[in-house]
Amino acid sequence: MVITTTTPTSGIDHDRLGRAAVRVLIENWHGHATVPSRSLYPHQWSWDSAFIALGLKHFAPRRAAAELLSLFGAQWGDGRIPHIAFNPAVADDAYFPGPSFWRSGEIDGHPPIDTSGIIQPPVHAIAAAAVVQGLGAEGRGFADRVYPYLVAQNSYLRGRRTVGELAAVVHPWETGLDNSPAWDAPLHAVPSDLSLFQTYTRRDLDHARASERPTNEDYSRYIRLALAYRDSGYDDDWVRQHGEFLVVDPAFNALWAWSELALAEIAQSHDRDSRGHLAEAARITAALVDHLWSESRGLFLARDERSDRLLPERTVAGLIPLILPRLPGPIVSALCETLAGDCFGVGREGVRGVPSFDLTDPRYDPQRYWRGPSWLNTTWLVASGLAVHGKEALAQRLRDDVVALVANAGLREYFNPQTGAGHGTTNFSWSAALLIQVLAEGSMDAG
Ligand code: 2M8
Repeated sequence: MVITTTTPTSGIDHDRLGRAAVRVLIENWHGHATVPSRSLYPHQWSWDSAFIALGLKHFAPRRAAAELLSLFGAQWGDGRIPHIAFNPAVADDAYFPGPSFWRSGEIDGHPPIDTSGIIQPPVHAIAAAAVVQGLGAEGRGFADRVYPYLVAQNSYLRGRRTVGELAAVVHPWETGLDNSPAWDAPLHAVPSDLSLFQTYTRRDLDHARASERPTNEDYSRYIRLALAYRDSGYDDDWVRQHGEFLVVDPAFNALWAWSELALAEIAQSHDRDSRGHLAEAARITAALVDHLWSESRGLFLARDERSDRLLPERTVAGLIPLILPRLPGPIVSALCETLAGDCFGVGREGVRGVPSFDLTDPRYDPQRYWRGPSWLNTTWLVASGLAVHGKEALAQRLRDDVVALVANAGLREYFNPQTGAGHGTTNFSWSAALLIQVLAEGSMDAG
């Protein structure tokens, strides 16, 4: 196992932490995939599985491959990879909205199992490229198997989801940063309807504190948006024209571009032409800069297509384009300044990880999901971006923060950036997986 490091988080037993993380991933494995959490999220989630595969790759590369293949088995005929692949052995009402809400089986080209109908950020090619490497001699066969799924996933984004040059999301859950304050304005333009709770019951509040989860008003808007998309037959022409929520998110698009770079790597690993992927990555990167960069705010902003404006909130999503190697130098410098400045405080005494939202905004809430806490996936993405641009000291500081947060509070879902307290669910899979990834990166640097 590659989890011993000499990173300067002195006094912390990295081996013990690494073993605890492995244990969580083993306990959360349910036969063909890993649940994010046995209580709050009892099915397979799309981008969670990609992060989980990154961790599994270090001690069980074949299981990492199985994790991704299991998700790809839930891909729809149009290429979309749904945000949840439901485990048929789990009761319909264990999670809301469950299979009977989404009704994926009524759609042409549906996969053999029940799924949701929305998507999540496309991080799967990045995970797949890492697993190809982790598998060694078996990597080539795995690359051959996963390449068509990943190409279809990105063709779906390009063909069915673009608005202008970038991909749009049609529900806050598609961003993965579901409750982000950036979605307040576009989401609040959607009518809330508490009477929906006469028909539907939230299950998240059985497992997590209400003060750490979205409000009922916002949850009713989530339900309304999902119902409308479902009732259109998950029709992307309809939703781009009439859907009440249509947002172009910088993190989603940056991850799409990065996934094209990962596809180029996978293509090269089995002697395919990678030029189309490289050109697509360059195209998306240029479009991000043209349409979502804000010089005055010092980071990338999301764009609300319905109100036709950039959303001013500074969130971690606006920093994630750092992972793109062809980002212009002045933009990289400005992002690093924003990262280390008052809004995110990265690298400062008293701040751990990358806060998901601007520390100086009155809506910053260090305990409520995606409205301030540091999460390990977004912190790892920003650390990876810093490393891409040679900012190794700050990248290592973020890796150390990941280790310190877990040492202090355990493998929680998210963390208060200022006190380090853990929040959300416990034994959370991507926290475990990314801890393993970060420990391995630390040992690679040390070695
Ligand atoms: C959270 O989202 C789900 C809905 O997809 C929920 O709140 O019930 C988000 O943090 C999302 O990014 C994550 O993939 C999911 C499972 O960990 O939980």
